[in-house]
Amino acid sequence: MDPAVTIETLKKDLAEVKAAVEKKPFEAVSAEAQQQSNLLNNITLAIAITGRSGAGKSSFVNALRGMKDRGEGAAKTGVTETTMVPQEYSHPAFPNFKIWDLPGIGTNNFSAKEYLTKVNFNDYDFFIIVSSGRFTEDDTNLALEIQKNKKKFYYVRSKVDIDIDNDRRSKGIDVGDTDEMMQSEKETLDAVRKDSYEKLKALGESSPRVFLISRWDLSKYDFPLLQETIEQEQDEIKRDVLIMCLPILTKDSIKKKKAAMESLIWKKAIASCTVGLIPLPLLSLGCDIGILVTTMSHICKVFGLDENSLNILANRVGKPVEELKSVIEHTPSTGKITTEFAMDILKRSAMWGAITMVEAVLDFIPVLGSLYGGGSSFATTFYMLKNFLENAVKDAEKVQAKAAEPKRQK
Ligand SMILES: Nc1nc2c(ncn2[C@@H]2O[C@H](COP(=O)(O)OP(=O)(O)O)[C@@H](O)[C@H]2O)c(=O)[nH]1
Ligand SMILES: [Mg+2]
Repeated sequence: MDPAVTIETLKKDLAEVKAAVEKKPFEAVSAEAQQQSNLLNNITLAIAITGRSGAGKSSFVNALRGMKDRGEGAAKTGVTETTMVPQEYSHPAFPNFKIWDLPGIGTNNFSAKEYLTKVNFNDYDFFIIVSSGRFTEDDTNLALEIQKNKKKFYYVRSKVDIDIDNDRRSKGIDVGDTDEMMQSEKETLDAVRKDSYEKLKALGESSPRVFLISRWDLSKYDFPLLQETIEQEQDEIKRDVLIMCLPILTKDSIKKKKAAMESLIWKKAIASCTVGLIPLPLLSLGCDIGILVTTMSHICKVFGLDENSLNILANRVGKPVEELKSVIEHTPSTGKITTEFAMDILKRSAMWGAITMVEAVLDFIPVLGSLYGGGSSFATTFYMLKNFLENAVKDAEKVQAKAAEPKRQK
C-alpha cells in the first residue's frame, strides 16, 4: 500500500479532531467517540417500500441493492402480490441495512390504518410510497396515516423512462437526435412533475414532494435528490449509515462516503487510545490491530470493493468481474484484510517514518500527546486508516469508471 497521505492533508484532517477534543474533557470525547463508532456497526436501518401492486416496488428494492431483477436473492418482479407479508431484503454487504418490500396497497379492503398494523409499521425508519401513474387516494390515505404515526414518507413516481420514451415516439423524434431528445425529456419530466403535484394537491396534500425515478438508472432524474433529502432528514448516525450503504451512483456518492468515513476514522483512532494497548514486537508503538482490521474491511465494503459488491456490479453492467478487479491497485479483497496484512503495512509504515510524521503533527493536539501511549496509538490508527481510505477512494473511482465504459466488442 503506497502512502497517500501528506503532512498537509494530515494537518487539515487533524483540525477537525482538535476542535472536537478541545471542546470537552478528553474522557467525554473518548466515550462519545467509542459509542458512536460502535453504534455505526450495530445500528439497523429499515426502509419500507410501499404502493399499489405493479407500481414498481420490488424493482425499486432491487435497484437500491444494486441488483438485477433475475439475480439470486433478488425481489421477484412482475408478479401479482398474494400475501400480506412484508418481504425483507438485506443490503448485500451490510446485513443491518434492510429494505422491506411491502404488500400492495388497495388490493384488498384494508383501511390504511389496518394495512399499517398488518405490516408492523413500527419496524421501519421511513416509508417510500411508489406509484407508476397517477397517485390515488390509496396513496394519500396511507401517507396521512404514516404521518399520524409520526413517521416520514416520500412519494416516488416510478417508470419515468417509459413516459419519456412514449412522448419521444409520439413526437416522432429520432433516438439519434440528442438535442431534441433532451428537450423532449425535459418537457416530459416537467409534465409528470406538474401532474403528480396537482393530483396530490387535489387529494388534500398541501405541499407534496414527488421524486421522479427510473428503476433502470438511479443516477438519473430525481433519485439523487431523493437520497439527499432522506439523508438530510435522518439523525446524524442514521444519515452516516445511509451514506455508507447506498450504492455508488455518482462521483458525489464517493465524496459523501469519503466524508462519512473520515469522521468515523478519527473516532476509531480516539477509541483505540483507550483500549488495552498491544505492544508490537519490532515496533516502538502500540495499537489495536482489531480496530484496524475491522475498519479496513468496513471501508472496503462501503466503497463496493469487496468480493460480493464487485460481483453484483459486474453482473449489473454485464462485464466479467475480473475486468473490474483489474483496475484495483491498492485495496485487497475483504478476505485478505487480516491481522497479518495490517501488521505488514504497519511495519512498512514504521520503516518509512510515516507514523513518526503523524506523531510530530500530534503536538498540535496537546491532550493526545500527553496520554501515555495514547498519542502513539491515535497516530498509528489514524494514519493507517486514513491512508487505506484515500487508496480505497482512488480504487473505487477507477472501478466505477471501468464499469461505465462501453462494453468491449467481441
Ligand atoms: N420501464 C420501467 N419498468 C419498470 C420500472 N419499475 C418497474 N418496472 C416494471 O413494472 C412491472 C412491475 O414492477 P414490480 O416491481 O414487480 O411492481 P410491484 O408489484 O410494485 O412490486 C415489472 O414488469 C417491472 O419490470 C421502471 O422504473 N421503468
Ligand atoms: Mg412486488
